[in-house]
Amino acid sequence: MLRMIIIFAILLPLYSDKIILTKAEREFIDSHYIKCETTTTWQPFNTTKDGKLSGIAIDYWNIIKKQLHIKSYCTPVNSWSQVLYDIKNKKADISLCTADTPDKRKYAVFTKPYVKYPIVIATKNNVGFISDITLLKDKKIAVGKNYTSAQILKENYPNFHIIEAENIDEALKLLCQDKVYAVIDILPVIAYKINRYEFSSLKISGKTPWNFNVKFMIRNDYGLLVSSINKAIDNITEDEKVRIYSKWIKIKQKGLYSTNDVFIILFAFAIIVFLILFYVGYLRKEIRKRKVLESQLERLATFDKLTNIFNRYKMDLALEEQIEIAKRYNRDLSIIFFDIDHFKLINDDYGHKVGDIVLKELTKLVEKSIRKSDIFGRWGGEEFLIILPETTKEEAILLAEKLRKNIENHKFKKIKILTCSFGVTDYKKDDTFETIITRVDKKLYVAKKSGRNRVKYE
Ligand code: GH3
Ligand code: MG
Ligand code: MG
Repeated sequence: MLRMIIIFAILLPLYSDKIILTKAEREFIDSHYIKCETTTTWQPFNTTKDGKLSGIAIDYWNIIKKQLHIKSYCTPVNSWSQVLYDIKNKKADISLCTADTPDKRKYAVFTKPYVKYPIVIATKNNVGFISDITLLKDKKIAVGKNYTSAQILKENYPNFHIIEAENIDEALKLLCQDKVYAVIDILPVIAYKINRYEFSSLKISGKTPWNFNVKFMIRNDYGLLVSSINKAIDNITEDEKVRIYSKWIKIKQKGLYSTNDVFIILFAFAIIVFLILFYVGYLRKEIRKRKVLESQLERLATFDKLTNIFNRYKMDLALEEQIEIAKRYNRDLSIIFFDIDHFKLINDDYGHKVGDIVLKELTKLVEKSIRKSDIFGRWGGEEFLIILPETTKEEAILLAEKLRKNIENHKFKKIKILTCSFGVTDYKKDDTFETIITRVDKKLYVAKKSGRNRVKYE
């Protein structure tokens, strides 16, 4: 008894794996070459990949053909209406994925469903959730012509505004172009399509109350084929169903971005980088220009245009600063103020241009005789100021005398002889800018009054 149970347990899986056909069913299959017809645009159910038919329905059909040893050839056709016509007229024997509806039952028979999916509503991305299909009653809805979803919709809501496109792709194109408000079809088909680049503006917005039972449709005089296939469907394991499902759902989700998306993202990125670089280049140029302008302005504000030594503005600031240093740190500070003698006559005799040349020549001559730390500038007209930091009055008088002699002895280009009168003073306690300048100016006046070409000091 135990031995019998063991033998039975070993044989049971073999038996359950084997499909037991009736004699009539076996003879029917053996004596017929089954002509199958399918469309190729109802992805992921039927499509072509590398020139070969493929898809969920094709995978199921291949399993069933193998299990039942069916001899068959599958012909792809352009439209679903063509499939229906050929089954009706017995030019084709079987079609792989449809639902049975009363009108088709007039000329076809159906197997049991091999998979079931909900029928869903697709819209543009900006449409909210559609909780009830009756919300679509005043809207245009596109469906594939003669598709099962179309028939179910027409039967249940004959007053809906239904537009039948040649296939699901055409229906979705109408949706993209805003020619319809919604498209209705089976979930995996819609989900598969809207993941493609050209339909990326679409989404699934709601569910209809109906499920789609996917079945084989067979010409109505081939009842023996139906019963055989039903046995094979029962024999398909859950593992196999999961394998087929995940194979096609994987494709549906393949990559976050299509090649087109990647290209567009890279292109946009390149443009942004180019614009940033262009802008940075532009800014750099502007900064360079501004720096040149600023340095030009600074020069204008600091230097005298004719003689290229400090101007009055800069000399004012420098003297204020040096008085402050002398006061705070008790340092020596002296100034020399000098003026060209009878310069008016030079202009009158030789002209203004020669006068300008003389001013420049005199400046060069004085610059040669003073220290780097001395601050030399044009006070105005033919008057000059030299600020001498860390210098006593005695040292300043010596320098003024040296300058006076140098000028007197210098052979100026056109005019040959030129002299200057000098006032000298030093910083005294409680001196301000005004008091020190007034004192030195008075000394210069004294030098002029007492015959010019001399140095006076206090
Ligand atoms: P004094 O010895 O009393 O100083 O006689 P001066 O002729 O030098 O003095 P005055 O103030 O009478 O005349 C100054 C002259 O300096 C008048 C003006 O035309 C000339 N001058 C002032 N600035 C410039 C300049 O930039 N270029 C030229 N060529 N002449 C100038
Ligand atoms: Mg003068
Ligand atoms: Mg003068």
